[in-house]
Amino acid sequence: MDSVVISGTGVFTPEAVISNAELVDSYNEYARRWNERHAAEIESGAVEAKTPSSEEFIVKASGIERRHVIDKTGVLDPDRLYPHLPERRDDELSLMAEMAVDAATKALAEAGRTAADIDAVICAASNMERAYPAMAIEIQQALGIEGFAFDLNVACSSATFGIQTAADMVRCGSARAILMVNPEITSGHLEWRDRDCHFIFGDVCTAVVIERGEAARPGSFEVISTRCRTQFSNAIRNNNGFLRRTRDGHMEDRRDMLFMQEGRKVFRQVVPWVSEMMLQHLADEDIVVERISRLWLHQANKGMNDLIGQRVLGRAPSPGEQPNILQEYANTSSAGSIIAFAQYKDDLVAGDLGVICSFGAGYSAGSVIVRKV
Ligand code: CO8
Repeated sequence: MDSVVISGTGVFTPEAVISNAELVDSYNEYARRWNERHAAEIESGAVEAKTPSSEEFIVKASGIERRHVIDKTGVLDPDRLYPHLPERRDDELSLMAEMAVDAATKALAEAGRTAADIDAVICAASNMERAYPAMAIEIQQALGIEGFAFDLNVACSSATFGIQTAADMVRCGSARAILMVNPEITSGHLEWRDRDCHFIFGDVCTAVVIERGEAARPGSFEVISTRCRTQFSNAIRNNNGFLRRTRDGHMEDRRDMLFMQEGRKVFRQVVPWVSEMMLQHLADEDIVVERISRLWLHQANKGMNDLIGQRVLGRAPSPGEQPNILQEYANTSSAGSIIAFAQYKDDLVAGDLGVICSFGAGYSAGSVIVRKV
């Protein structure tokens, strides 16, 4: 079987940054105004007063310190608390495609490839900007790539599922090289007016080039083995969808039309599920954990990553072994483990092994064992 490698990575990071302090200030002002407007109902016991958010809680519960977003003004406006992303004409490049072109251009440059070398584009993300045509086809056209393109959505695991899909297709000969992009505008489907989750997400786009090993640049990462796993759960859910207008009451400002989760349950259930999957994956490939130099984990929660790292390695991982980027980016859904990989891979030497692992809604989890060439 031909070897397949990840030969390039790219990250598009929006310029605007929201610190926890700014986020909490805006939320608390929103809560104060809301409580003022609903004073009579709160007094009568008909509704509960909104309680303030706190920076200390956010850092302690998640490890997140700030997040990048496409639009800061709308998110921080206490009378709005969601981004303002102006509509674009149908003949203009859409926002997700614009982010993807930036990240893809960087990934192609790192791989030493041009559009002419790529045969397919996969846009793998938690949400697509529209139902159709596929985002991937617009990105393909914007980059001048021939061949084919399609979208793929497995929430936070979209990128690792995308890597498995691309690696399998390159191995089978469906394409010489594939560009896989993960534009995540999580700010559009986060309820910034919900204290329990308003701090969780940030916007970003990542991209990787996956191609045949024999033609790739030195310093690429061979994809030794991939594993994907899913198990249905309602603990992370968003009920928005194309049947919305057919259902009475669904056009209203309903909470379940945005990201919802039972965070504590997710934490409790996903940590053992993912740790066991990673250990089984390594065992099936006859790789002892002592040979693993790096874990690039999904970036949702620092405590979760610490526990998974500990269970997989059998001891507390050192910061360099399991780099976190969530303090800077927050949870960027499918892009998180790829940002960590892109930023913390160059110091490894030929022969070093690592695992890229994502997990999230579905439940879904993807594990990719790589070796530096
Ligand atoms: N400030 C102060 N206090 C707060 C705040 C706040 N902002 N929020 C909650 N509290 C309070 C709660 O009310 C609660 O109070 P009490 O004890 O009096 O009831 C207390 O703090 C503890 O609350 P929690 O139990 O909720 O806190 P946790 O310690 O569980 O931390 C986390 C919450 C950080 C959410 C944590 O549970 C977590 O990270 N869990 C894992 C979640 C996860 O990994 N989810 C994956 C989702 S991502 C994904 O799959 C992609 C989906 C698609 C993308 C969507 C984009 C928008």
